[in-house]
Amino acid sequence: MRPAEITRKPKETDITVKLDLDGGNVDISTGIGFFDHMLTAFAVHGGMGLTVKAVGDLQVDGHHTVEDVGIVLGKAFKEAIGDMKGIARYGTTFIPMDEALGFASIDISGRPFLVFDAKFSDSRIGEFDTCLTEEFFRAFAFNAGVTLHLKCEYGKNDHHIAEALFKAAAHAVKAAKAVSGSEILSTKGVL
Ligand SMILES: [Mn+2]
Repeated sequence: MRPAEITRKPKETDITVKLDLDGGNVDISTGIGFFDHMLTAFAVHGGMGLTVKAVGDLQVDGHHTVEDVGIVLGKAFKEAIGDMKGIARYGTTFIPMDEALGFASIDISGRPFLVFDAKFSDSRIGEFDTCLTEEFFRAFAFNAGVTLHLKCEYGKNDHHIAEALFKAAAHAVKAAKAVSGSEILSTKGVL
């Protein structure tokens, strides 16, 4: 098992994340229904155990909550991955969700970067602001120390577009975190 648990309590939020890269229970509660749905998909499709308890200032909007969950989840991911010895490092997937096609490619490299290329037609999905999709993945990528590229190739329904991206990210993560050897996959010998 590769577990990590982190609690973070800045002014606007109170967040606890328990992550196990090798599976376990999934129990998500952020106060934003659609975000819970996406994080659940991310964990289940990524083969990860994940508990997220987030209480945020939703009376303002969902921004602090979603971004801070991305930060804490990213930090937990980095801690759980550890020295990156033996992991496959790269993962790339396309995931169709009805009419939408999501693409994700990840390098667990210690080099934080996000490329995000997706357009939504509405500003909200339920209580979730669609623009927070990019904010979440940026916070995750920069705190996890991963290079993450996400693209919606095409799609019409915002729910499907977001879900295709989260599931594509999950399957890319699943492939990249898999243990496939005992050495660090780098010509430099370090990451
Ligand atoms: Mn759905």
